Amino acid sequence: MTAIFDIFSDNHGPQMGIEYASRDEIIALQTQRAKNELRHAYYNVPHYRRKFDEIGVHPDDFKELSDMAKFPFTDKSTLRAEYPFGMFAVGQHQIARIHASSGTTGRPTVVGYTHNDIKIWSELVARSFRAGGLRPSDKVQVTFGYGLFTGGLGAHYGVEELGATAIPTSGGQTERQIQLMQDFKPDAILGTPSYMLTLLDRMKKEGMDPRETSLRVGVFGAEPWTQGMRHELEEGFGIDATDIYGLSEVMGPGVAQECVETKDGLTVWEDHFYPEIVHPETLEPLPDGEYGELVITTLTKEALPIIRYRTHDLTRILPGTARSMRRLDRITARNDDMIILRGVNCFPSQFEEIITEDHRLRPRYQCVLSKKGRMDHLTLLVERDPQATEKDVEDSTDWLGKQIKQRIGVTVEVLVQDQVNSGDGKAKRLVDNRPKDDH
Ligand code: DLL
Repeated sequence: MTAIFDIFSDNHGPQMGIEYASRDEIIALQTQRAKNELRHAYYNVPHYRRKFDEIGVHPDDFKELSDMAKFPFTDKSTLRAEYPFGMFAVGQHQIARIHASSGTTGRPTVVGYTHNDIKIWSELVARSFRAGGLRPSDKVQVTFGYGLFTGGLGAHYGVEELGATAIPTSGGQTERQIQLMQDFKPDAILGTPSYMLTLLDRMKKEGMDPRETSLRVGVFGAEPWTQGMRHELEEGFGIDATDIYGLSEVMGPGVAQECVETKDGLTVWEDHFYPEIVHPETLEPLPDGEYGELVITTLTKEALPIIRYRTHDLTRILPGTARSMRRLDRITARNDDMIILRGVNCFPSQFEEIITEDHRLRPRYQCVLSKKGRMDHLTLLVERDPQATEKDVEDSTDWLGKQIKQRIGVTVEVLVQDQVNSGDGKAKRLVDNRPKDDH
């Protein structure tokens, strides 16, 4: 295994250079690394060898990046079927750490890292935070959950790699977070955007001015959020807020990051990942600029090489701006979150956009699907602003239902409540309560 990873030796040391490399250089590096990664997967993971052999494709068939389309997809079900360690490409003695995703149903997906994987991951997260406006002199409050979730430890190692000071508060204990924020005076904060809103609301409720904190920047991710939420967090705290993307199967946080100078979508760290957009139904590759499902191939992972992972996240690839590497448009929906209501396709994020227009409501909401007779029924639970009166709630309920009907074309039942989705973890936007074999 060692020999084929020699080319990764440039991962040691600062990586500013590669962020500004030419497209040709990036493509050459991706091609060489993809070749190695395909070979590594084929020769060390029985699943890949079986899959490649089944469709008669071999790593030697990969000559240029467009050849990636010849190789089979991987998805969550593959990792579940190989639970827990069947997809690992190295022996257990080489595994330095294990993480797992919670998984809404069934078995979690388990991911592993060698020491070198952790090193590269830390470097990419540090690179992400630097792009998001963090500096080595910063104190950084890390409110992502620490544990099997990749958010906490992934962010933490990145903060340390950057040379900054990590304050590992993890999630929850909102009062304590606020107290520590006042005592330790962090310059930056990391977490899910929905938890950041919880902190904002709590501070306001306690009569504090969130603009008075020491915070200068925040990097938020792990769940979809909108420009409306960015605006609210930036205005509310008086900070710059940028978006970080990642997924455990591919690495964790730090696959892509928005640059603070442009705030125009997420630069994919293409020296370590090869992104593709495919048509969600035909799975044919789509050209840059077209919306579809994001598929990612890891280029340097040792413990868990992932070939053409179907993320189910919907986005499009855009040309580079602040960096030469290409960008992903903000990810606002997953194709498995799609709700089809009497033939109309819609996504929870479309409701969110309308909710953020009404100051009597908070952008915390949940879509609950159920059956009424033979029909699918959608209830939209939305949180009220603490300042809203009963009359406001009544008016908002009415307004929201009408706006959704008019603009999205579906009828939903709106219920405005005191609290929705206020946990510190990822917000759960869609709950499907329909009988199992009915849909
Ligand atoms: O959420 C890793 C992460 C941690 C990313 C902290 C950013 C910050 P998973 O738990 O495996 O990993 O969930 C991955 O979360 O496929 C997306 O659907 C969603 N997601 C993650 N970041 C974003 C984002 C981590 N910035 C899944 N915007 C992904 C929208 C996001 N969705």
